[in-house]
This record gives sequence, C-alpha cells and structure tokens, in this order.
Amino acid sequence: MSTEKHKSGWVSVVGSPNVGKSTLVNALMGEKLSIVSNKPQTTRHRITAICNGDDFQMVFSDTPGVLRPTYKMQEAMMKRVGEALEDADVIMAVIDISEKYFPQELFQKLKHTKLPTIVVLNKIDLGDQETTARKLELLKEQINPTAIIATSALHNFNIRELKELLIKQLPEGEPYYPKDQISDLPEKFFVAEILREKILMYYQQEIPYSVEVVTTDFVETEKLIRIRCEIFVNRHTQKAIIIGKAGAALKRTATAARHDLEKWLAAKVFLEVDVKVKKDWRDNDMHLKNFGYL
Ligand SMILES: Nc1nc2c(ncn2[C@@H]2O[C@H](COP(=O)(O)OP(=O)(O)OP(=O)(O)O)[C@@H](O)[C@H]2O)c(=O)[nH]1
Ligand SMILES: [Mg+2]
Repeated sequence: MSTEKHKSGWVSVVGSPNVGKSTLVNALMGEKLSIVSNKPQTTRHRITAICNGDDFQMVFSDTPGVLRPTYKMQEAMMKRVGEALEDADVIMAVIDISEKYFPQELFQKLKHTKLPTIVVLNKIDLGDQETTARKLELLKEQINPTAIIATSALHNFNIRELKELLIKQLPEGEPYYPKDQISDLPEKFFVAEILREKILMYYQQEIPYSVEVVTTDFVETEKLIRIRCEIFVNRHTQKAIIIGKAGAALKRTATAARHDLEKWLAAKVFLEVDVKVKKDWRDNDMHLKNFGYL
C-alpha cells in the first residue's frame, strides 16, 4: 500500500444535545467509546475516537451538544465544540428528525465553512418517509452541504454508507496515531464515564447534571482490576439521594457500572465508589480545572 494514497483526518461531530452524536460515533467505530443516554448533555468533553482501516485513519471528535451555557461547566463544554470545529478536516453535523433547525450559531458556521460538511439526519426510525424526504430537501437548501444522509444510529441504518461518505472527504496523509489505538484519552477517563452513564440512567432531574466522576485508582492485579471512583455532587442533599436508603441506590448504580466495566476491560473488577460534596463545583474555576474542564 502506498503512503500517498493513505487518508487521514479529523471529523468533528456536532449538533444539538441528544440528537444521537455519540450513538453515531459508536456505530461508526463498531465499538462503544462514548457514553449515551436519553438525557441531553450526556457528553461533556471532546471524545476522541480513532477509526482505523488499511488505507485510512478517521479521528472523530465527539462533542457536547450545542446549548446556551448557564454555568461555567457548560461554557467549557461549548469551548470544546469550538475547538473541535477549528481542528476539523471534515464536519459531520447531526440533526434529528424531530428537530426543526440546527442551533443558530452552528447553522451560521455550517453555512459559511469552507470545510467539507456532511449533514446527518438521524433517528429516521421515528419519522415517516415523507417527513424524512422533506427534511433532507430543506437541509440541502439551507446549508448546501457536501453530502447529506438519513440514518438511524440505533438500528445501524445507513452507517456503512455514512462511513464511506466521510472517508471520501478525508485528506491524503499519514496516520496521526498507531493503527491499534482507538482513543487518546486515558483508561481512567472512560472508567469514570461508564459510572457517569449509570448515574444518568438511574437518577432523575438535576442529579445527573450535578455530578462529576473521577477515577482515583486503577490497579491491575493477577486476579482482578481494583478500581476506585469518587462521585462529586454540588450539595449535601444530593449526596443523600445518590446513596439512597441504606445505600441501595448507590449499590444498584455501582453494580451496573461494574458489569459494564468487566465487559469493557475483559477482566474481573472490584469497584469501590465514594460520594463527596464539592459545593457548586460547576461554577468554581479551581474544581473545574481539577476535573479537566479548564
Ligand atoms: N430512535 C432512535 N434513537 C436514537 C437514535 N440514535 C440515538 N438515539 C437515542 O437518542 C438518545 C441520545 O443519544 P446520544 O448518542 O447520547 O446523543 P448525543 O447527541 O450524543 O447527546 P449529547 O451528548 O447529550 O449531546 C439515546 O437515548 C439514544 O439511544 C436513532 O437513530 N433512533
Ligand atoms: Mg453525546
């Protein structure tokens, strides 16, 4: 294989919260790297997912959904979106079938960018053919993208086709990462994310949005991997909710996380979880810095 023909590039995945960006990236990767939930604002960082083939390397930046920030953590989340767009070779803009428009700021970027832009209309399993066709037409008119495709990430519909469209737009070049690498984020990050996914799943209202998870220990022994995580909340009342009556809620959450971790790490896992309060951490520069947002 000649290196001249090898294609490499960064694909930034952007769109509103909850439209299925992370589900799409996981489907394109054929592997779950980004956590997914039915609640908006699941992704908080820029998640690198490296998709490798014999003659290409496509580095996805899965980003937080675009929103108007109301606290500092969300400001940091929106900064990640901006950075991902700056670094991109290709923009993959995701909108779902129920959504009327792209967020205004993003819409302007998409309209004026010189980068190849692939628009993905996702969740078409939730709409009828007529709506899908009408939306595709409208998006084509509004944005004039390089290509547009309708998908259902949940049902793996048109994912192979989307992948081909993206690869076509990659610039020629050598790989940025070794071909067996799938992310540049540390294992400890993904461990914390898996636990946060379970918190998104099992707790309601403001709780998932008030939580940060940090992996403090990750020790591999011959028999198992010993992991310790800390869950931080904004207030004492939230700590009580996380733990639940006689610790039942936390136990259920930790057990679900442990099951996923064992699958993901292909090893037996011992998971210890502590809950701590860091008052109003989402607006505190020092805490945000420690948590890797700033
Ligand atoms: N019906 C249907 N649901 C989908 C599809 N793709 C994703 N979902 C669901 O939509 C919800 C949100 O998916 P995510 O992948 O977390 O969305 P996201 O855009 O990454 O969300 P943020 O990270 O919060 O911005 C989850 O419940 C997914 O299972 C799809 O094609 N069809
Ligand atoms: Mg996401």
